[in-house]
Amino acid sequence: MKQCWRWFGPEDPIELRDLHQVGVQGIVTSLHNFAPGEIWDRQSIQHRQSLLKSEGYTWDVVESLPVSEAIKTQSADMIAHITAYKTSLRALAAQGIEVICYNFMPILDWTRTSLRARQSHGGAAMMFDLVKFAVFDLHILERRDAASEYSEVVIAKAKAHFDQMTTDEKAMLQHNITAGLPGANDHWSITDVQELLHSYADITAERLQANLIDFLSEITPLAQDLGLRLCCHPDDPPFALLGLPRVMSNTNDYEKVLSAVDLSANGATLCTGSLGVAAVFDGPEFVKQHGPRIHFAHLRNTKRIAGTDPQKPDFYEAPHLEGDTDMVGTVRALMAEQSRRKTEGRGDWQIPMRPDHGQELLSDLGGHSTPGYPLIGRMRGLAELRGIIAACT
Ligand code: DNO
Repeated sequence: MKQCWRWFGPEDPIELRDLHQVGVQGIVTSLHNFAPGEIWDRQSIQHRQSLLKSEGYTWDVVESLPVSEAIKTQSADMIAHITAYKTSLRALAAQGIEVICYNFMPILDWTRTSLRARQSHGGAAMMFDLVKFAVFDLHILERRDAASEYSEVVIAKAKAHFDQMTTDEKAMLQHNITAGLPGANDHWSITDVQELLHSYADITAERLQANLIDFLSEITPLAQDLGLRLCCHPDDPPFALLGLPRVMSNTNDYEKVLSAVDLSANGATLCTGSLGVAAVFDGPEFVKQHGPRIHFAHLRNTKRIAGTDPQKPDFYEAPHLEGDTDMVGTVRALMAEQSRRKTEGRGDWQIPMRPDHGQELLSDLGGHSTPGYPLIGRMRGLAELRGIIAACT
């Protein structure tokens, strides 16, 4: 596997040149200055590539080329945004970049309620806590009908929790959920979220899935012709939030969407951290089922903790080898998939991976690292994953 690293561009506090010491082989990045729906021009892509090249790296994966809300809801700007998406794909292909990650989560991208929860070893980890999420939904966003989606226990706990929160804690919770975690497509205010929720009023899970398939039917033939590999990132966490449907949460969802547009350019990002929150997730089995179409891997682990709803478990981001996901088995399966591709003579046999997220450890601590993307924590993750890769080679 190609051992990649997510770098957020010149704004990233981590210097590219330091990544050679971490053992990084390739870069995952995006042009975060373009809003979803805008065209990525060739010159801007080239500029990012030359930055990477000056430090001895290549741009291996685009994460993400964001899909706008207009495309997800099929509203007014959809056609213009799809046209822009296609133009960006052409520009990326012309610059020799082949792997394009995106997601189809309504409004919120990845979502956590705490960004720096202290761990017993002294470091910090990100967490999702359903009661805290309900505090946001019921008492900060004050979404209509929200109460019908939580159990009485969650509602009571959320009320008790909200009543003892300080103003700063409330602002922090709101910020964590709506301001967009690093790499998220969008950054919203509470009013934005309230307005956007209206645009999803008639969008059921079936409809959202159909919209995803329509989008892919539009762009995948072009991607295939251009030699690109699109890879849809799963929902994180893999369950509905704010009453909005989420349609890429498990292996069956991938089965439906990959087979609906049955071209190799329509592929998956296997994110063990997102999918692995669900108790039914089986990493090696996912690779067995979708292996030929996995174009990118995010290797991360989560640990479920006793929560209030087994369908929407609380979890924290565990060290890469210590959570609920069978990381060794999953990496072994990915390595086997690579060998299978080699035998088939596939040019894209090597699967780019990145150590996804990391706990904040040692000099990461102190509030200066990018949430989820600290240097030492990810270096530890990559080192552990590299060990598995070496042992499986
Ligand atoms: C979180 C990331 C996500 C991911 C997008 C892909 O750390 O994995 O933000 O980049 O969902 O489109």
